[in-house]
Amino acid sequence: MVHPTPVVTILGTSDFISAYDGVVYEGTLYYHSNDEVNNYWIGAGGLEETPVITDVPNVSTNDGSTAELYTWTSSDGCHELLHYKVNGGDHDWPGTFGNMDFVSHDVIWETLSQHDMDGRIDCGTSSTSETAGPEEVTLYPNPASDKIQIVGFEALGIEVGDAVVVRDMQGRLCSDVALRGGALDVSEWPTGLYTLHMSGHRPVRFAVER
Ligand SMILES: [Ca+2]
Repeated sequence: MVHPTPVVTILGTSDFISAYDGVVYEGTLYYHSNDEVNNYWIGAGGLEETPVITDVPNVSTNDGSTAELYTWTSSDGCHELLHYKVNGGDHDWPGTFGNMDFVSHDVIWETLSQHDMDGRIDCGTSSTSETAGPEEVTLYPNPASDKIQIVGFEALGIEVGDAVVVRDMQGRLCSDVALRGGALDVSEWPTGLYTLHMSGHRPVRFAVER
């Protein structure tokens, strides 16, 4: 039996070694395609088949590439697969060389450090997850530059004015975050990807662009 495992995959669409669509040479498989790799982990983790796709803010406009974040999550929110698709990216380590819109080792740590052997550390017990039900929280606009509306939080027992937990891409806590009028004021926040954590709900990622 394959144990559900948190995984972050990062691959450029112009990688000349580990090609995005895989490498087969004279009948020998050298590299699985990106889709094959991700589909393996979707199956292993029991994840839902449709990902949430978020544009990574294009903070470096002269690196020749942009990035998108694909997130697959299990229905209880306890397991996930993240895939950073680097459009135009080569055989690089984003954040060190190649794409500079995100930092590979930061997003890997931000994700994996929030898991233990049982999945997400902040994930409730199975009974809590059942109680939480299928309510979905949605954020808009995403990306945001001024205020980002959070729709559906009331179903989680969260009230206007409550403090909520937001982490940046490095996993750092953003201070003084509260729902004011059902929205987060992000007008002073730097460009980047953020994760909103709410009890009883899977983490929701959003982008801020200045
Ligand atoms: Ca870029």
